[in-house]
Amino acid sequence: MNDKWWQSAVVYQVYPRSFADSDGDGIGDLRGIIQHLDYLKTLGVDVVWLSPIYASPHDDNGYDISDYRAIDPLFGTFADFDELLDGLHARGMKLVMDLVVNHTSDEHPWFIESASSTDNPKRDWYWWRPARDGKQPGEHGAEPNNWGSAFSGPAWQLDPQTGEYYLHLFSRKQPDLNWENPEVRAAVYDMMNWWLDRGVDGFRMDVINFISKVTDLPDGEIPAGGLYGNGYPYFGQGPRIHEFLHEMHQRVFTGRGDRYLTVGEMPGVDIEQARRFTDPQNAELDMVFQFEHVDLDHGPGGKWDYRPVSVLDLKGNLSKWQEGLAGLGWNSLYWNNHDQPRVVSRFGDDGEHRVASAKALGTVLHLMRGTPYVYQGEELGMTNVPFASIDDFRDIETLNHYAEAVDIQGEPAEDVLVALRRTSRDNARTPVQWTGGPNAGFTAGTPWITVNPNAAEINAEAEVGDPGSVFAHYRALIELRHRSRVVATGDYEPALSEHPQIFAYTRSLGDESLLVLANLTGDDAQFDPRELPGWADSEVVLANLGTGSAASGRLRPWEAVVLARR
Ligand code: TEU
Repeated sequence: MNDKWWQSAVVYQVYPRSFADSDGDGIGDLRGIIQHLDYLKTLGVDVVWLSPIYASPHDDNGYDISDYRAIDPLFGTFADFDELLDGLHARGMKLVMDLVVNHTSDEHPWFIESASSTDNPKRDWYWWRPARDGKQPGEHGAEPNNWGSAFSGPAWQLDPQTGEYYLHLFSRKQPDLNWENPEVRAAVYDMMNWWLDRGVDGFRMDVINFISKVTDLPDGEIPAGGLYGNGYPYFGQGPRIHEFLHEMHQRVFTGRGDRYLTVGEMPGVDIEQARRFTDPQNAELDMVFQFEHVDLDHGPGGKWDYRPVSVLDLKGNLSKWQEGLAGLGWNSLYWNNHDQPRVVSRFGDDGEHRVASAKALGTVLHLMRGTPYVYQGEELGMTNVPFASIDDFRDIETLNHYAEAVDIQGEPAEDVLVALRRTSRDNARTPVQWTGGPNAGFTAGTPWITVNPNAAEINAEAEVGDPGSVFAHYRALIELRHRSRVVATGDYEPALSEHPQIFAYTRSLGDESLLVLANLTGDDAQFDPRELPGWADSEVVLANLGTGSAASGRLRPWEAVVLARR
């Protein structure tokens, strides 16, 4: 693969609702982002991925779009958008929009028309089916198949007006578009071109591997203790997924040059599939978000059924993906986003070793082969939130799970709350902590969701000037990627693979090599320097505890060291 600009780039994800509020309504907005462009420039990121800002009823915080070509007034105006885009471009940064086209809002005109009658020309823009097995609409078990929604409950909603059901893999206000219909695909491509013509630099594509489905929508297997069938084998990577993504590439990106970035969010994708999606020969996507490492702590019962993750599990999976995509495909590298709990609480230590562990986790991620993504607040070492009660949560996935687990499955509320505090998406959605002052400097009003009480200690104002801060370490990691082709495109080789505490690997390109050593535990870690021949007197490029070497044979708790040699 010839070098691409995004191989040495770092992307920063802004979840606008929680980033910065400029008008005091308690919700982040575009002008709040504009006010922090110099902060992003100081951090050194190259691209901003902006979660949805389109018109939406906000059933799923904007991932339910009712007009793809309108800015939701909650976030501002097109004048604000153009100022943001110009401000990013003026600082040498790019803007990638969030493309949510597996589904729309049920308040989108397309759906309103489609639902109006069974013979409406847009009826086939969505997945409509009659009650199954001759049952009456609304009768128990009449849903067209046994799939469950990702947000609890069945994946089908009865529309009483026409007596038919429509498919929604997510909330009932997020009906799935029928990509089998060429009119749907043409309307999506037309909208994408409209945004590229406005000057945006690409798209993050929401659950884009769900757009092709097995058209007879067969029942899935009901897992032990589950209420619904697993439809994933029939909607994840369906039979036409590569055809659709290649067609999208041809109808939108071909001929526009290589300034763009496309990243496909693909729950459940495996390495072989990711290689095919990101092989430049296939002209589909530049990279994908895979989920294996962030699913490692999901037990048999899914994301709310926690199981501990060992360093061997974590580094083994990351290494597997590095080696699996070597040479041909390309990886996104992430710990956090708006759907995942904060990594320093999840895989690090958000207590005594918070700063060291945040830096160590950032180090092992950013120096792998791939494009790193920084989620807002990750660069500050922001942590999960001690939500007091179910009333503190806002996320539809979280609230629906609580209702189903407590009210339907009879689980003790306090047990469910423990799982929510550990895993809820709301952990990532509390306001960015700008200062130690009121509402962490996020808003002059009442924030839409609780502010983490630790904002007094963890905030940008305290960190930006502090050379020992998590912010300073992330800035150094980003700068290292910018100046080192070894980091951007060098070969990856695991080291100390069997060590139960240390994640180690080398990167090499020509006669240059880097060695990354990180103790991902809260205990001292011993290793045999003879297993790392030739590194004893190498140069220390970065060290989260100030000093370090490969000669000592010892790493302190959460100590991370980056060494270079020629
Ligand atoms: O998330 C897709 C997805 O798989 C989610 O179910 C996510 O993995 C899960 O919430 C983690 O527990 C995308 C968006 O990132 C998410 O915010 C949206 O809610 C979802 O699609 C529907 O658009």
